[in-house]
Amino acid sequence: MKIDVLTLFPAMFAGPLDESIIKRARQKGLLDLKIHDLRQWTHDRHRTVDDRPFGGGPGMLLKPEPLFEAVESLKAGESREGMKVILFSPGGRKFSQQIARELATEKDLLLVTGHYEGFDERVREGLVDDELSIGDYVLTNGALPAMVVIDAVTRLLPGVLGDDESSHDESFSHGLLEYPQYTRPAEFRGMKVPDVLLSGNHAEIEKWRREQAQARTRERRPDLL
Ligand code: 4F9
Repeated sequence: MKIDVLTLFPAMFAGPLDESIIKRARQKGLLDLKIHDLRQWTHDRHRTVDDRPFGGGPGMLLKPEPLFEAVESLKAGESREGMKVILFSPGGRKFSQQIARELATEKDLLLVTGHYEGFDERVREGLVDDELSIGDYVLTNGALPAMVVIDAVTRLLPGVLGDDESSHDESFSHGLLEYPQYTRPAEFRGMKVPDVLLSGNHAEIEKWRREQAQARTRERRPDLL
């Protein structure tokens, strides 16, 4: 899968995507990730990317010209007709495991991240295929949401997770939260691992886990039931 990112803050992407599973996916060639500085597509001395809103009001908006030029030049690079352009903003549709699964079937994504106040509406009209929010809060810019989506999508790509790390049996995949899990020691500072898990009775263990997952979901996330 190819993912390009257009951002005002390319340095933000340095750490998180160079560790662990994402790093390995990139080394294996399963994810081809490129970060682009939007200011590359400005032409004035100050490398201006934003301007004041017509009609007044607070804040600055991302201008359409650098974004259109950037997307057009990235699309022209190779045969990238199927490239899907995604914008991040608190007003987008809510990102979810289901959307991650859908995006993981795409070949070519372009993630566009602005800063806090927003975009000229013509960017949505003329450039963008989808607009995503990672939750109901405001961030300083869309870089973290883009990294969240890259992480959630990459781990679903075929070959990224080993059999041991397989993504099937986890929270949100089967619609319930995870059941409690324990490793050694069987007793730690007076806290004991539930007897059933040490029993070797696999049917009982399955039943206990199912009940725990249901109780936990009812208590913490009744909206999932
Ligand atoms: C984007 C917040 C997606 C949540 C972008 C400020 C954002 C955001 N989900 N906040 N810029």
